[in-house]
Amino acid sequence: MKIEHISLRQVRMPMVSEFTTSFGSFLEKDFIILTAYGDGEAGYGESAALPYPFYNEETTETVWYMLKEFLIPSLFKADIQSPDQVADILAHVRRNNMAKAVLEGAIWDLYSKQQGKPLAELLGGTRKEIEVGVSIGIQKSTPELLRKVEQYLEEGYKKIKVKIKPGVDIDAISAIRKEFGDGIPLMADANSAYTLQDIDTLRALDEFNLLMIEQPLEHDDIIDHAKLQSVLNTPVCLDESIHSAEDARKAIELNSCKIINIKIGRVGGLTEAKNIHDLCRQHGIPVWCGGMLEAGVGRAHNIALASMDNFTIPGDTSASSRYWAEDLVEPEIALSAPGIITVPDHPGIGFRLREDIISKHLVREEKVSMSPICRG
Ligand code: OSB
Ligand code: MG
Repeated sequence: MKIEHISLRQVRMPMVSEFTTSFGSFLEKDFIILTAYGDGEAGYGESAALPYPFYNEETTETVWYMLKEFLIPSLFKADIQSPDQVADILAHVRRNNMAKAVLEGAIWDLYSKQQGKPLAELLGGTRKEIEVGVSIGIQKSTPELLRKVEQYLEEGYKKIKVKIKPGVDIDAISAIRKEFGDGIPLMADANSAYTLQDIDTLRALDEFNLLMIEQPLEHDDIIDHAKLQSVLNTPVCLDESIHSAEDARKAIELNSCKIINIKIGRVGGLTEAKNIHDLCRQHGIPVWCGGMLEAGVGRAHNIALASMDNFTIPGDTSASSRYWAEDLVEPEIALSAPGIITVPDHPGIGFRLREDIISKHLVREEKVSMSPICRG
């Protein structure tokens, strides 16, 4: 397939409200938008990395650097026929999964556009609509938390996920159950804030009939999670600990979790995300699509992925307006019915880039062309 040149742009957008997790707060987000051009088409990828290495080891800067110095040059050197090959071509670079995923995502989009087919279809997605939930950050007070839950339930979101950390857990969850009852689809995400020493608190959460508890223990652990799952009724869902299909295989073998959250960036791209999806389906492990506070390009990729059939649990891909006053794509990503997003049927990711919004929030820009060394 033809890839003529690639551009990198960094944009920074303010968030409509602060988002707080157990590892930090966000008031704005930086995105690297990678555009791959070929045969008159443009394919887009968006970096999931945060500005600080507190969720995983990558940052906006490391993603830019890895793309420019290693990943884009490797791709230019290779002669690829289809996006399936990109992950293998980049595999000699250790980790840096979010950097790899930006490039691979743009190539998937470009290829789908060159084929005139929706990305979802090329990935093997069958759903025409996906069910979505919302992730609620740690709030300053319980009344504020309850107000947010109420607002998102009114908007029809199919899953309410709340961030927890030691000290902001049992009371918060208990208050939500008391106010909205046992029927609402509720889960908690700890972002690795607990250890096995907190087992009493984690077991106390069993009382609240949560859909799952996401990544309660260390970011790279699957052993302690297995110990925890063996004494917990609540399903454990892994996020941070799963970087590949191999990680997923080991976690399933050890019974470290009953559910897996798939994030395209965390696992190094759509091909590996698909591999994890397929492996989980074989083992009867349901998956859902996680989020990294994406703008429109990242959301569009998530929607395409979540159209695959083992994404049976509503994901974190909420509407653009949940985080952004105006998004980088048109049409904006919106709910087509309460808690539902329609999978687009246009070629590629199915959303156009808004160059005016990109220009307005542009931080820097660089064109990466094929260097003489790469051509040789
Ligand atoms: O753990 O899922 C997470 C945001 C940033 C980093 C990690 C996580 C999150 C979220 C938000 O929960 C999901 C979203 O709405 O994009
Ligand atoms: Mg998470």
